[in-house]
Amino acid sequence: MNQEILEKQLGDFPLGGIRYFDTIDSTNDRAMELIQQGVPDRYLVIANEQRKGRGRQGRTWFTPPESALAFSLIIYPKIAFQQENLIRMTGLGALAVCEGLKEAYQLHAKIKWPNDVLLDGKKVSGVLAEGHWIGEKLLAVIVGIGINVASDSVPGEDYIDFPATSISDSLGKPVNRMTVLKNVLSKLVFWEEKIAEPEFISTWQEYLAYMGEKVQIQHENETLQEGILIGIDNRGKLVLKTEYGEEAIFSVGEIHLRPSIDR
Ligand code: BT5
Repeated sequence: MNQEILEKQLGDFPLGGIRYFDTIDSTNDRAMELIQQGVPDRYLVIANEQRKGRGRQGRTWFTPPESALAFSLIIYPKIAFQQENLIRMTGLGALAVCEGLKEAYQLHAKIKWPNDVLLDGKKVSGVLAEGHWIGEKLLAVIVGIGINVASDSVPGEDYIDFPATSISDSLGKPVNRMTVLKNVLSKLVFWEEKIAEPEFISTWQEYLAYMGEKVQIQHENETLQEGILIGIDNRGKLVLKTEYGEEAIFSVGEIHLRPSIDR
């Protein structure tokens, strides 16, 4: 993968531009700088390796060279966006990965709400959507996506807090990064245009992991809440049914979703 190959392979995609890096700290960080320089809508920042790939809340994302995809798509929202709508952009990234993997390899990936994509119940991809705000106004969104393509991209046990896998581990054969990239990008572009429509939410929900199963939500203060996962609401918030038959709704924050041990 290099700048020239990417420009050739992605020539038919409606992108505002492409910037490739052999090695970089974080594609999301670079995307933020490029927004300040005024790059156009749907500008793609992509790297072969990240030295300081970021997850949410200061966590790290492992991206060794040659074996993973790490990219950020800059999107200038076409509809009025507020802070709570950012969750849709996380859903957009996760949905694009699931549908891209289905299209390319007939794989059945699932979304562990809000931002993890699972294959065979293990994490294969993570999404980090970040907004660039000027006061109350959202100028741009960066949809950062990391995908484990080859086995070498899967971090060691001591690095992770949830089991991880790669596309090629799941398929049992080598996988081409460009094929994955093209399929995911085409779904990103497709769904970004429909992001405000109910169909976006319903399709996102179709890919939710643990639907109808007992799950645990761990709050920032370590308290646990259990319930049956019944879906997402029209804002993209997670909905559980508690043991008292009530609905409990969760926003993105410092919460962790886990399957219950006795499900
Ligand atoms: C995420 O955060 O899953 C979001 C990851 C987003 C990465 C992309 S790559 C392109 C763009 N540029 C960036 O700098 N970031 C984005 P979170 O849910 O907080 O999960 C982070 C946790 O996942 C870590 O604490 C590890 O436990 C685990 N982890 C790290 N690297 C992993 C990997 N390659 N595969 C599976 N799990 C990983």
